[in-house]
Amino acid sequence: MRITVLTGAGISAESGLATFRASDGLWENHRIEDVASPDGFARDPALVHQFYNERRKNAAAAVPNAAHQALARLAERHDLTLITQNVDDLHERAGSAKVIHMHGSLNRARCTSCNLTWAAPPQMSVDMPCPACAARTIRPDIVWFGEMPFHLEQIWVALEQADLFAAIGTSGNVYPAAGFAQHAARNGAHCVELNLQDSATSRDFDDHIRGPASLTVPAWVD
Ligand code: BV8
Repeated sequence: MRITVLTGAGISAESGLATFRASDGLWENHRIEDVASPDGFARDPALVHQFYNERRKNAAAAVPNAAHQALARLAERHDLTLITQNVDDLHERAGSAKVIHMHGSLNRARCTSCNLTWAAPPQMSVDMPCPACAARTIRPDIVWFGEMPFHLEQIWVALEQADLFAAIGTSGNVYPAAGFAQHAARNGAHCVELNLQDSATSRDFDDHIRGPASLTVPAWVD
């Protein structure tokens, strides 16, 4: 069976990482548009680097939970495409070998002058030169609001080929990810939503499994 899974911030909540929704659109006391948008970065790059340095530190200190580990097991039994909106690396650290980071990764940096991407250092700053062109124009390799998500072609194909689509720990507020269930369903997939509560797109799913991911995902996988 071909399974496509989309995860959101909720799968990392029990690992102690803040979700977008729980903080009413505030992340670590910052307004989202000030820290997760190109305008915000142009306005105050030092603030945005500080915000991501803090999240990079928190993510490095976090431990994958039973939900991340269960998805790593799922890939051993089925043809699984794992897509995440998350920028942490908890799926990889739980043993998932192939993870599609559609919103980028805290552990990657990008130079806006020469487009080099490389493994981000734990702390980034505006005066840090690009290792290739030495320009002081580096940013987190993360997809901000208003920017094109990564790997969409591969994602659309995985949604069209899926027999089963599952969304885990996502509020269905952020597009195009919020439209994935509809796209999969239109192509014949059975859709299941695993979440603590209803999301903005619960109506797009056939089944709803309610509860904390660290309990519901292992039960669903095993
Ligand atoms: C784009 C990186 C063009 C940054 C992020 C259509 C309509 C309206 C708006 C738009 C639209 N199309 C585009 C837009 C604009 C915008 C958008 O969607 N805005 C929203 C706010 C209205 N989208 C974009 O700009 C995207 N780009 O669209 O380009 C395009 C158009 C079409 C097709 C192709 C291209 C780019 C969006 C990417 C933004 N970057 N992340 C960073 O992380 O710092 S998004 C950011 O929000 C994070 O990735 C995070 O994952 C996400 C929040 O969503 P969730 O993951 O769902 O997290 P959230 O906190 O919201 O919810 C947590 C859920 O978990 C909850 O449901 C909760 O109940 C549950 N939960 C909590 N604890 C648990 C749990 N569940 C289980 N167990 C638990 N223990």
